[in-house]
Amino acid sequence: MTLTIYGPPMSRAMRTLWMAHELGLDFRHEYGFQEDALVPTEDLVAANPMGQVPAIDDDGVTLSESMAINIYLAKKHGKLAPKTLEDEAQTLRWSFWVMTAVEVTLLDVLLSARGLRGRKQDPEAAAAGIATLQHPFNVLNDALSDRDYLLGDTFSVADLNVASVFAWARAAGIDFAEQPHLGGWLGRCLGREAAVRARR
Ligand SMILES: N[C@@H](CCC(=O)N[C@@H](CS)C(=O)NCC(=O)O)C(=O)O
Repeated sequence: MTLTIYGPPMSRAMRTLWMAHELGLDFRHEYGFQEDALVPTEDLVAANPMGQVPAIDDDGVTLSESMAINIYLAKKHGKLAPKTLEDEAQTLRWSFWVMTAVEVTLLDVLLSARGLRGRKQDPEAAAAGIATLQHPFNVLNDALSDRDYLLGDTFSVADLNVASVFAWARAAGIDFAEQPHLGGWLGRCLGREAAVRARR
């Protein structure tokens, strides 16, 4: 076996585990942190000097950043990968978009809504974050108004990358009543067997 994935399922490593399951890959799974502490193991630091997860060691190719790892794995194994230059550009566009326009605020909403990581539950802060996110939510909803998936008719790494961040919206209890195309698409993506396995 040549692929090692670092990171617990309840972390951004879920994104990489989801991709590995979609591709049917054999892999070794290491949490990457010493027990009960976010102290990275030596192996994780060797794969990612930032000491963060996900990271992979793919037969000596070390890589970090969840979006980049997934695009690498999809292209390497020729599944869920963009087939044209335009689709590749759109995949990068949506991956950068979700990380810059959505991820930070959505994580904040999740932590406030659920009172996680030592925070008190703060419904007002969660509501303020959700209000800020309405613009990107509407942008994604509009993009999905005439198609089932971001690149057209079929699920791809673009969907996986974006939906794996939007999984936090589900966990925060956001129902997307105002964005039905987004809500339907998210249900289709997160309902995939590989996505369910990744979260176990
Ligand atoms: N932009 C990175 C973020 C990675 C990240 O922040 N991972 C968290 C876990 S979800 C982590 O390793 N935290 C421990 C730390 O920062 O020391 C990615 O998408 O892969």
